[in-house]
Amino acid sequence: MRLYEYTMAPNPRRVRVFLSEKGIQVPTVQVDIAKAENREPEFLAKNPLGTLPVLELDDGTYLAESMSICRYFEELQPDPPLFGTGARERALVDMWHRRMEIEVFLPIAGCFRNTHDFFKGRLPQVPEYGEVCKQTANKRLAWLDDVLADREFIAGDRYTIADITPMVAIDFGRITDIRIQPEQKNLARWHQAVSNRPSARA
Ligand SMILES: N[C@@H](CCC(=O)N[C@@H](CS)C(=O)NCC(=O)O)C(=O)O
Repeated sequence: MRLYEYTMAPNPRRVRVFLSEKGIQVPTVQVDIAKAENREPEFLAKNPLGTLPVLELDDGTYLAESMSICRYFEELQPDPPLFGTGARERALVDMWHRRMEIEVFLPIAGCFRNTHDFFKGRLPQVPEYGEVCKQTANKRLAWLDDVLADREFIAGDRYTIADITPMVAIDFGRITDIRIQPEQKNLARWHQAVSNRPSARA
């Protein structure tokens, strides 16, 4: 088994944080997006979409979606549960996690993809759309501040995958100057708590 990833990129980080929370170690292979190694035939044979991370299983299967990789390890090692336990909690974690991906992660990634020099000449960019993404992301951070007024973590009183995705997204947002605002005290408190966990350094 091995994990193809790129240290600088947010999606691979989601998997690294998850694995760290589980205490699971997987050999990794760096695929340098900046050098377009993810667009070379050798990597495209593993994942024709050219995206990272990719988990290669011992039987030759490739899992090429961050959350599919995380769910695979959740099945193999349920403790600590990061997708919830029981029907109610699993549904809530799923609901909040989908919201974190769609409402928080995607606008932040959209801003980066459409405005940052990193993708200039590599992907078609629409800077105006990037600015719309930034405005959306900032509105969502204000919303998250409200969400966190009555709970310790995003999906309730337990740290879950629904905390990993927004932490990684918000940290990545700094590159495009998307930041927690001084008045967003609940969000800042939560961000400090999740960042203090050893897994945040993964
Ligand atoms: N839905 C995929 C998204 C993966 C993705 O977009 N990865 C980015 C890095 S964060 C990537 O590989 N980008 C390289 C490119 O698009 O050329 C997942 O969750 O794994």
